[in-house]
Amino acid sequence: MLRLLTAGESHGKGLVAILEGMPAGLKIDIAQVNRQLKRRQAGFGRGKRMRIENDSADMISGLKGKVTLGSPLAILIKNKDFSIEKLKKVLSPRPGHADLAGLLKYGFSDIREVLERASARSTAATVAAGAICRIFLREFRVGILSSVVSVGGEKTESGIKRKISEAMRNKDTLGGIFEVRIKGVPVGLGSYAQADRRLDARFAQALMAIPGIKAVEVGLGFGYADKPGSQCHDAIYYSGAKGYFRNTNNAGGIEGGISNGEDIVLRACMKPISTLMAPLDSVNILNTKPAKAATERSDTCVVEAAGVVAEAASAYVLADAFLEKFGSDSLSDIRTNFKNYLKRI
Ligand code: EPS
Repeated sequence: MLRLLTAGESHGKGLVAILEGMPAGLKIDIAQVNRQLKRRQAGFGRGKRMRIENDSADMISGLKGKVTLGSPLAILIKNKDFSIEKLKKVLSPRPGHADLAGLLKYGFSDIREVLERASARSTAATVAAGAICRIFLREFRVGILSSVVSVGGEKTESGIKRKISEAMRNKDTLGGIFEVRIKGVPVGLGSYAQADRRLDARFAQALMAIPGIKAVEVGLGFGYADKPGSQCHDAIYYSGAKGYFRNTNNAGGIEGGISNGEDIVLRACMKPISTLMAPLDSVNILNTKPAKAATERSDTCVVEAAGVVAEAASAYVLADAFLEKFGSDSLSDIRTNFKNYLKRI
């Protein structure tokens, strides 16, 4: 139903997102898109680039006035730092980054040519497109939020800040775990009928595609491994007022690849940023002699920002599944289909 392509280098002229498949008739408040872009730039542990950029979205197609036409939406986010032609060569790959594998794969002689697109700067485009999906989902009272679960093993806000400050002083970096929670999801999105229709598989793909993510869980996730079925499946109840309901949500809102009406709960683990100011061992690609890995301006910790990106990626997945179920051309047709469906169930 929905398709999303992004383009842009970290220090190129800007980033572009093309989102195709949004229905006609949706009012877009650009301030809401810009608010999401601001949230992505925030968080304790961000680097100096975030003080340079003031990401804002320019909608260059797909709207008349503020309302969608059903045609592709193209969004432009200009870079203030567009120094790509002047930046120095990068010659020793950073362990953990795409540097070495990308260099060998594409046959480059400068790692710069890999990292410009591999950079997580591209996630600004994801967030802008996701913000449009959120505006659509909001029409149906679906809300998405993320929170940081832990950073470097710390769980409290003060502990996390202390740990990040310590990492900064030690020229080190930190990863962590964040959670995405989606409220107001109707039962019946996604399907068990085919692998690529399964909603949990689609979320896992979308979250795993965010730079730095190494693991994704749905609901209890790895916690299922330690429990018998009698203690982890969510018993089913019915009341006239609520309809079918559960008292627990270990399934994280998805059973058999289909949303079951409970909150969707996703968790992901992000590895520490791979640009270390006290660099690890590496190899100079010109002479293959030992060298320290390249250093350049970067962040210390971006777990909070990754949560914002994951909200956007999840909004895209959910909007896609929603349009699949309720139609995709006109917002008012979708509203009618949604209302009739709720009446039936
Ligand atoms: C980022 C912009 C980048 C980095 C970071 C994310 O800007 P610069 O490289 O100019 O400092 O701050 O990207 C990475 C560290 C990475 O390895 O991908 C952004 O806009 O989020």
